[in-house]
Amino acid sequence: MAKPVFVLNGPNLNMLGMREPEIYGPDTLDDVRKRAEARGKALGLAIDFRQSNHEGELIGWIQEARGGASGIVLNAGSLTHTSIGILDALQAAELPVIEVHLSNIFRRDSFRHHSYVSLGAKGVICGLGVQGYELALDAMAKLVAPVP
Ligand code: DHK
Repeated sequence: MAKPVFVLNGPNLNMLGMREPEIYGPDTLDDVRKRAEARGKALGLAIDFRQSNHEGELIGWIQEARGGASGIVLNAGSLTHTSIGILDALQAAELPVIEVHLSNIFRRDSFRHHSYVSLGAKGVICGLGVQGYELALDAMAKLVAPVP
């Protein structure tokens, strides 16, 4: 059985749909999950979609991914800009990681321009809303495809 791709979401992403829709869009996290699962199905990838407001829980899931997942798509929310612990876990996971942000973090406050997650990521997609998750899964499918 192929291992799933973990799609992990950090703090406040459970508030999507209600939270600053002019920045994050009108879709709820459940909408994001459904779209990620549909794209995963089309690509032949199993998706394990999770959200937590807690740094330690996210770190635990990234540790679980080592051995339990084929890759990680991560929107770490605000922890993107603060968490060396998440970066350390990503580097220890030894898996392809794609960082996603709904908003274009480079058009926003300067404190959002730096990402610890990027230091542990193969690639970054930001500013394309929910579509960013689908694009990340497209890229992930190629990264985890068995070498013929
Ligand atoms: C989500 C958040 O919660 C912010 O803290 C980040 C990111 C941006 C997003 O655009 O998805 O700065």
